[in-house]
Amino acid sequence: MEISAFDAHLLDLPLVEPFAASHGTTTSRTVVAIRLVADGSVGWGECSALPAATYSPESAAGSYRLLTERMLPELLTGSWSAADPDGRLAELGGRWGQAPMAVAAVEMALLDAELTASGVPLANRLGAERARVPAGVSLGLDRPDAVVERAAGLVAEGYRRLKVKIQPGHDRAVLDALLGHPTIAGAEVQLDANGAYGVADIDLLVGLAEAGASALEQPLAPAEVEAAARLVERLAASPGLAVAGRTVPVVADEAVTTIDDADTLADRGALTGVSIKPARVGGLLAARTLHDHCRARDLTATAGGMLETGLGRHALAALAALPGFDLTGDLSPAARWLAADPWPDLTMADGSIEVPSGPGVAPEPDPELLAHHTVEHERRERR
Ligand code: OSB
Ligand code: MG
Repeated sequence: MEISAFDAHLLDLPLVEPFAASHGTTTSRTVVAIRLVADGSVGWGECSALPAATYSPESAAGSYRLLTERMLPELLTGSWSAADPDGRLAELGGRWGQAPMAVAAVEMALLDAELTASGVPLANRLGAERARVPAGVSLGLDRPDAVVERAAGLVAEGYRRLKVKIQPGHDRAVLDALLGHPTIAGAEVQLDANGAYGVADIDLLVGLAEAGASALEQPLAPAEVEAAARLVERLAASPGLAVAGRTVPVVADEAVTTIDDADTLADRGALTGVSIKPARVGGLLAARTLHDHCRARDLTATAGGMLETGLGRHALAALAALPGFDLTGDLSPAARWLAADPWPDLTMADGSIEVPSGPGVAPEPDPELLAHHTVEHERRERR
């Protein structure tokens, strides 16, 4: 495809409430969206980098600069395709390997333009096998009673899987309060520490699994490979879990950005699962490849979210419909955290999310909402 024009939007979207994790608190969702006009068809892509470089080295404003100054002008030359027959997108991704979220935005926009032109839904393009996926919802750090109140409301709404943020000092009491609550007790409670624990915390982490947590996401800092291997070993040997017939996966999030990372950690016994986020791994097609790889290696896979807009959430739901996602992922509507969103949202009903079946990645954004929440905009046309 020849790209005749691009638009880049730096958006600032209000949150329903602040979202706190061990790496930092998000108070409004600054996020980048790009629009490409490709052979007369339009494609949108989201760069899901967070407002600040807390979770990863990329930030929304930094990605906006990188996209507008470097990547997008390059798209106005020659021809591009997400199918990448001549390797240009792969070359761009390699060159900007430290900026996978910006690369993922470019790929999503190219995919959207191609799929929209041919009338194919993203889910079909990725090889999805399900029309609905179980919903899952994330809860930020807060006082145990506040987390429990929010969680009870979500379970009453139909969510059967909660992913709760923890950090040292905010862990066992939160889990016990959740699992002891009559409404919540039947739900799956996964814990996500964003790497906040160290080698001295292994007993505590094993205790969380034995107490009923259904997964431990990035419990240890990414560099703590030995400690992660020790944790995996301890969980496998836990008599309590064996008696209950439960396995509690140790799911890598921040620690894995490539298939090589997943392999290295799996070879060292330092993970048993991977949270697959298209933004973190450089795009939807890389996410599918990592999914296939996890499946072949018998690793647990879960589809991970980045507090995306409805656009990114549509993409995530299509990805989550692949058959290897055996652990319920971050599949909730963006309205859980966004008080305003230019894109149509996913909807949760009876604890599940319908996989989008329209052509492309997602429907077009509402132009008025888009304009209203755009804080910076750049448009350029091919010369
Ligand atoms: O660690 O999984 C994470 C959001 C932004 C960055 C990192 C993470 C998260 C979440 C929210 O946990 C998951 C979601 O989008 O539903
Ligand atoms: Mg995580």
